[in-house]
Amino acid sequence: MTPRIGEKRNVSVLLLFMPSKWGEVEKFCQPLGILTLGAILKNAGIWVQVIDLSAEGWSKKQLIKKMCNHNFTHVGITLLTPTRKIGYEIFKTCKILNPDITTIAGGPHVTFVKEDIFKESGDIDIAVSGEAELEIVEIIMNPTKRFYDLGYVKDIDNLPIPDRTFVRHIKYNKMSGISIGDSASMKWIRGCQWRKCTFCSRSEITMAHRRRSPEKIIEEIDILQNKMKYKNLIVVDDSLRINCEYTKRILKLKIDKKLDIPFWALARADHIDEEGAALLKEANCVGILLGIESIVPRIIDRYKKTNEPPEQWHNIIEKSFKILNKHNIISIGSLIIGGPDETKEEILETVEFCKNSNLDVAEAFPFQFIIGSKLWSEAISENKISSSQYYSYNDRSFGTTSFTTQELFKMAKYAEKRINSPLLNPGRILRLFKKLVKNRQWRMLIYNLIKLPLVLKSVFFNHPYELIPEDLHG
Ligand code: B12
Ligand code: SF4
Repeated sequence: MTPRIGEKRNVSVLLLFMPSKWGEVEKFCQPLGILTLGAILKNAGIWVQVIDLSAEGWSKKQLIKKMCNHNFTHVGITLLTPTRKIGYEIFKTCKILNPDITTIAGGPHVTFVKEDIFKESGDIDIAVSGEAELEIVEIIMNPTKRFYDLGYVKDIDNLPIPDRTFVRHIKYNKMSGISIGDSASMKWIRGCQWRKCTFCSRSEITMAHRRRSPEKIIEEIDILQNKMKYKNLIVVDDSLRINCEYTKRILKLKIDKKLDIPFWALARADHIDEEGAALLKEANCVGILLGIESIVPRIIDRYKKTNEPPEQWHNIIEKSFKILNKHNIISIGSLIIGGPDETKEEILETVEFCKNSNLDVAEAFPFQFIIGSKLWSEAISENKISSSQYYSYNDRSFGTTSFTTQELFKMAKYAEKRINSPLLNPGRILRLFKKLVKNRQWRMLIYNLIKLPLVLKSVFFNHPYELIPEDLHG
């Protein structure tokens, strides 16, 4: 490998995002963390390559071949808790191939477990907790310690935009089971403003709510639409506040600058107002993903999902669906199945509510105790689970539910089938296609019509989650 002119010699960095399983292909979202670090290293004249193994679908052999063909001096990996073991396997392989390679672990899992990461893998040279943009060059060129606890970047406006040229050959094209065309992912904010949901760990990782300036966001959208020629955007912010002036300003600028690239975003139901929804539509928003979780007041209270009386949550949800429906914006709702002490009747109440509502697509997930969340800490302090169960599906054996994990998976599948099935709920699929027609999303419409037999097959014949039983409670 020959360094390009101006590049620092003798340093070549490989940054990797893990697959959930070797060979599995997931094409929802670009790995924005390492793409941003890649941009910074490139700007500093350091040779760097970024590979999204989760979207490439490579086998371990392919990765080894890549590493043998290039003399990487540093290999850095984003470790997520559920996929951390594949990361450790790669670090081990690096050391077998060449013990001089510096292995660097970063990402959410390190942010949670901090220096304990060295107990989990003996093949990590340097570990970095928190956001690494301001220090990454020093960590590569002039490391002074084994563990860096960096916290968060206060001013995210001056960071470079993620270098998507590393992944431009991949067509990220999935949004909650809907096939969408060639998409770029982007962030407008970091950290959620609400930060209170007891099942969620995001606030622990992102540490604080920060916003980029609307002008910088618009500059990036311009590049994505006009230079990089993406066909869609997915805004992967934890939760975009649609009813606030900040978001409305971004939407107005997008409209004024005629940046009509369609986009999707994640938001909270209680943050959607009429004016915001109308602007979303005008700015060419196709769909919004909302965390519904449950509609049962007792459960919503336990999850601390809203500031309003929990008895109002179903009204808030219903109202947000109606507003989105009025503006022909697709609503995707996520449900949690089988939270602590949740009964079958309570689960079914939520499912029936969603089936009879204006929700267009439902995603249902069995409840998990997740490291960094309040319910995880609570379950540990009550001796229900052990502190090494970082990502553990709820199970009867913990005394926190009357269901086994397998039963919760079955109920999650039932929920998706009951709400999404074109046969059990034909009105929903007609509404969905009508919205795609009204949005003039012809390409998306064709993709999804072609895919319909597969969707039907998956609803009736396959289990949606491919599980490795020993990983259910790790
Ligand atoms: C977009 C997103 C995705 C996308 C893209 C993945 C990604 N992380 O880039 C997709 C859809 C693929 C995805 C999938 C999953 N995700 Co996700 N995802 C997110 C989300 C919403 C935003 C991530 C992001 O873009 N952040 C912005 C960038 C700038 O931050 P960052 O990626 O953390 O990177 C910074 C630092 O972590 C650090 N860093 C990162 N990597 C490295 C590497 C090195 C070497 C160094 C030094 C530093 C470093 O520096 C970066 C720049 O500051 C986060 C929530 C959140 N707010 O973080 C969840 C989150 C990361 N996901 C999570 C999970 C669990 C998953 C899944 C396992 C879900 C599932 N059950 O299938 C899968 C895993 C897939 C896989 N193959 O591993 C969890 C991880 C929790 C944990 N304990 O690890 C999070 C935190 C959400 C949550 N539930 O709390 N996810
Ligand atoms: S679930 Fe969403 S709204 Fe609740 S704290 Fe987490 S990111 Fe914020």
